[in-house]
Amino acid sequence: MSNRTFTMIKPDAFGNGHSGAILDRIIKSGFKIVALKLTVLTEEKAGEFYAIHKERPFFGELVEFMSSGPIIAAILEKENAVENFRKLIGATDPAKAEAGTIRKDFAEDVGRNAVHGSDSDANAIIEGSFFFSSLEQFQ
Ligand code: IDP
Ligand code: MG
Repeated sequence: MSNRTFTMIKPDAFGNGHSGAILDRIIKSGFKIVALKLTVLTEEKAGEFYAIHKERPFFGELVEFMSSGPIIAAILEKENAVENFRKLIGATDPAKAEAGTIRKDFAEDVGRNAVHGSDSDANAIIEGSFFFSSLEQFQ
């Protein structure tokens, strides 16, 4: 079991001014930030990050959305980080997310859903390395 996961605050939440509140909730939930940056994805980079979804009907919409404005990328540390962070953010569709989850409180809809959270330890490492060099990751 790994103790790190990767997250992004997506362009909807950033644009709606929720970045500070979301980071505050993440920290107060016991996650330590070990890498952090604000950046903008090109369509090419967004397509690369979400390549696993390229056959899904929403892929084009996802790439367009994720490159539509700034995102905040971060690597987070807590015991059982991947699973605990997925619990904190809630279901992909905010309409189905539990009360008190980040997506329930800040997401707009199933596409514009405020935050990303890695789905496995292996993907957490791949996704974190997509944005951060080893020098940029607090040890
Ligand atoms: P996850 O982010 O909860 O892991 P995934 O199934 O991995 O959900 O989908 C990746 C992202 O693709 C979602 O977070 C969301 O932004 C977008 N997405 C997923 N399903 C749909 C959909 O039905 N319509 C539009 N966008 C979607
Ligand atoms: Mg996913």
